[in-house]
Amino acid sequence: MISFTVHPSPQLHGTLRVPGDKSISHRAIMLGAIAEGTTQVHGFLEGEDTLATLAVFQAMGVAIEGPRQGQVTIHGVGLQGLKPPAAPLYLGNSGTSIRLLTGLLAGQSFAVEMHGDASLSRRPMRRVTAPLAQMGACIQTTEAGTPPLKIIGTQPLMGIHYPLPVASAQVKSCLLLAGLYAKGTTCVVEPAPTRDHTERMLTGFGYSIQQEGQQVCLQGGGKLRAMTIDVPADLSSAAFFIVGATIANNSQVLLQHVGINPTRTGVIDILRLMGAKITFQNQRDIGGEPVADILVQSSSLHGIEIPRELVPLAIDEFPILFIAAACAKGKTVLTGAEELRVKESDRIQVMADGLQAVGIDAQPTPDGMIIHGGQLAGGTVKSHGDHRIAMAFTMAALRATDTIMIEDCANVATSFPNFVQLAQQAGINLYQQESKA
Ligand code: SPQ
Repeated sequence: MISFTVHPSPQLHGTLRVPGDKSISHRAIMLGAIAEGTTQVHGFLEGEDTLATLAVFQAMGVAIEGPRQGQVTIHGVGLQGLKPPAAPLYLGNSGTSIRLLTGLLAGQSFAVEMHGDASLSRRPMRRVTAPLAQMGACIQTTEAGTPPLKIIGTQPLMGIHYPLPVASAQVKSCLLLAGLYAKGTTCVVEPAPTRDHTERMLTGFGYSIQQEGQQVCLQGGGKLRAMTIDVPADLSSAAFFIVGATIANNSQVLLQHVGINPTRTGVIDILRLMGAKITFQNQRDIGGEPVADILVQSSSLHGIEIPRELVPLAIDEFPILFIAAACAKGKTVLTGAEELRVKESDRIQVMADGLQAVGIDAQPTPDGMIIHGGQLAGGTVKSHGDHRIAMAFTMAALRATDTIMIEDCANVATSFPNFVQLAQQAGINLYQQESKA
């Protein structure tokens, strides 16, 4: 068991580079593995989630060197070159791994089983297994529709036209990966834009996709050609320091080389609507993904009604946005975010409980939260093993009057392995304790 003790910390400062983007790192391994030729990845996230993805492709016969300081070399085996693994595949805490792999593996000629930790074993999988069944896949889940998953991958897949019932990049990506193996055309229609890293990377690997409005289509049976991928720093990890510098007094932080793909920047738009001073510097395009250095200065925030169209574009940043709302003047209202209830934890309930434990008036609703800004006190917060909850409450120390204890923080290593060191370096009085569970 790892817990964090965070003492009140007056300021945040420095020039920081947070680790590589988790979503892009997963996709780099998956597409590199089924491409023809050798793919080089720079800036790969060496976190537990992406290492789980890397390990399962090694288990399916793909030679992968690294990671060594973010460098990975993948010797692609082509679309048909994966081998049956000797044992069930373990995906730890990673929803992205299991959902994207379900699509990719549904089209193989071998059977495979996938499982994960206690949190992953509670996450809904019917959102991917139902459309894959329409494509002809045969996949078993538990009665509750959760992992372990058994894919009996013996029959050829057929392309489908699928309107997504929820805005989910994981479901969209899962179906596009299955579509690579399907006869004919696979089309996915999104109810609202979600992160488009899969589409951008498929294009980079030379695979033709057709995009029109909210619809993306591809034809099965093509080829991916190896490429070099430069993974930008993860905006979802940078978000903790962006909010930290915003809520702290006399603070300024420069975050280097951060991905600012417009399908991910909802957090910036929401913070700017609340009054945050955030500027993008040195904007550039790196291998098909927009990147910038992000300058953040202390700001006084005010509460807002968060526009619903920004919700899918900021879906992973609500834990830290709730901390921003707790430090803002007035009321912040979030609606249309019921997806938060099925992440690594129920992020609505767990954040509301944590905010109340440190003296904030936070009322959970079925699809969001109502937060009245106020004075953060000290207290004990349970993260429920959710990395983003643990990191969000760490930043609360920049405005708290007393010490905050955060329990169950080991999973910070899934997405941000050097978080403790970077937070300490930037000015947070953070101590990590390890005890026997
Ligand atoms: O991988 P996992 O566990 O699902 O991770 C999370 C996170 O907070 O890191 C969600 F809990 O990110 C998802 C994100 O919420 C990563 C992702 C992707 O890479 O495609 C898409 C989002 O999920 P969804 O279900 O909205 O598509």
